[in-house]
Amino acid sequence: MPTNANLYQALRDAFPADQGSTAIETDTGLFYTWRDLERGSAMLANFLKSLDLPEGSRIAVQVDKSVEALMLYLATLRAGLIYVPLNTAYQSAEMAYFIADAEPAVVVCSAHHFGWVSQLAFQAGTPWVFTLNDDRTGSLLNRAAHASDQHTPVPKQAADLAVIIYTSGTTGRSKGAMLSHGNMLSNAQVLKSYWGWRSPAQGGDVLIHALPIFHLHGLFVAIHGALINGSKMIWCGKFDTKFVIQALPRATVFMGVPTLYVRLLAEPGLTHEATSHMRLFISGSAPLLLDTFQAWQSRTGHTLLERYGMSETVMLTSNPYSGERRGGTVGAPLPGVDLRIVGEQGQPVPTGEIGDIEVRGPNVFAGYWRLPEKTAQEFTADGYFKTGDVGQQDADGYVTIVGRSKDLIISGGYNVYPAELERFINDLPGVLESAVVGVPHADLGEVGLAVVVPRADAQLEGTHILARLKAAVANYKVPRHCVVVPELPRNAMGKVQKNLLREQFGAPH
Ligand code: MLC
Ligand code: AMP
Repeated sequence: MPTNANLYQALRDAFPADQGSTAIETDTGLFYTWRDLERGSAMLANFLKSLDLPEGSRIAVQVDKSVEALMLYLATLRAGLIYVPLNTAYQSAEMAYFIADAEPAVVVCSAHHFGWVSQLAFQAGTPWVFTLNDDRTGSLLNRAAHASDQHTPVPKQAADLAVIIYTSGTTGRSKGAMLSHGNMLSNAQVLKSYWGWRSPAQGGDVLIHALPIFHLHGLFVAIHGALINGSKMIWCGKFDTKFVIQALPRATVFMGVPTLYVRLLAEPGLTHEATSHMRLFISGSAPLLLDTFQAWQSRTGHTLLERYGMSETVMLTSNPYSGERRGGTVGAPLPGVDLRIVGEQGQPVPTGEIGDIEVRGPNVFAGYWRLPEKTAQEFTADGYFKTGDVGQQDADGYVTIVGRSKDLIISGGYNVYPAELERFINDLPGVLESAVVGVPHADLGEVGLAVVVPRADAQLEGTHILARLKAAVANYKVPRHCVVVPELPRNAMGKVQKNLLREQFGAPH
């Protein structure tokens, strides 16, 4: 009989023999065993099955972080359905877009958003809307309480779709990156040995899970990493520096975006002694400043391991676990990942020269949801995906990311697409045109700055523009500053010169 490539099956196979031991300990004092994860996700999978959804149905989820939300993700995998995670900061226009695009059969939201989310979903033709709160309440759990706790994962091929994760990719509107069971499993298996995870028989690892679970970093890299190694998690509903510091002596692995490391460094409790039980600190999702890398080394004695990935590809490169971890680089391509740096005509550039990063491998996604033409544009004829990141690779294979060809701001590890905000600002009364650029920020790495040109005779106030944005889009996307100028600098082709705006207004904020 062919083996079942359902990702849940592989995760489940790695659970420790002692099913009654603790899999997750939360910051609210709850303890979940491995058996709880298995049975809870089985009940949710059986409940989803009872809805008789067509094959390939999408389950869109916008809920606060909880272990039950993790169980819902596992249940969706085991039921063979497609999980669509959505940032809790999205407001109604954003949610309307995702629901219209993904056409989910089920939407799960928190009870305090049920009014507007269910209205949007029912209008868009979604038959089922359930609630799930971070305190183990909500209609989803009430309904699943009656389901059996025995469930066999639905047989899947490696290429079968498991998740659609929204990203703006290189430009324009959000697109759903389609990740298969095989994309995620192959990556989790590579990282299992690359990062030296210790099996329960070797004493096991303990991961402090402090990231949100609606993006790749917290949902896949961290959770798959812990589960496929049978490693316990210390679970933080929300990142809290004090909680993390007091949890360090009971943990061995931590993963974070650079902002998390910057904030931990501001805590006097971060010392050699506090981190002496830790094995590994991993950073990714945004550029890690050399200052942070060095400060971490001198404060804790640990060398941060920086890695690089994206929603379309899961993890691509990593500094080594045992070899030299070089600050400012994202390490070498992971085993199985083909990575090349190319020039403007797509030709490989000599070692050490700067160019566009292209990648190929079992981890690279199948394409964008319902966008075959866009997908085709983002791949080369020989099957490499164009990442939109610009970098160089030295003779030892270490990759350094030096910039992005895609117009993107990364703020505290969240991606913000200037094009989306510019479209919104340009539609406001009195606005002729606008440009949004990223400027340095000590805590978040980068924050947005909006530069707006009024129509003739119109009077504009930056604060009013920001207030309008705040009422319409997720909070983390709202630029921190807005300046009004008579015109935008353009080059001979008529393209706005964002580099000049960054130079003019980009003093650290
Ligand atoms: C919160 N705010 C942000 C923000 N996070 N603004 C800009 N950028 C962010 N990232 C807003 C809040 O809405 C609030 O607005 C104000 O900033 C102050 O909030 P805070 O209390 O300081 O923020 P906090 O809740 O502590 O969140 C900060 C954070 C969080 C860094 C902990 O942003 C976070 O968890 N980031 C991780 C993101 C992540 O997981 N990325 C991985 C993507 S996957 P107001 O107006 O209410 O005051 C990926 C691929 C890969 O990139 O390679 O991994
Ligand atoms: P996302 O689309 O949210 O998955 O974000 C992926 C993008 O984050 C990548 O294309 C990079 O631009 C950026 N990124 C991820 N990891 C790193 C890193 N270690 N250093 C710099 N940029 C990174």
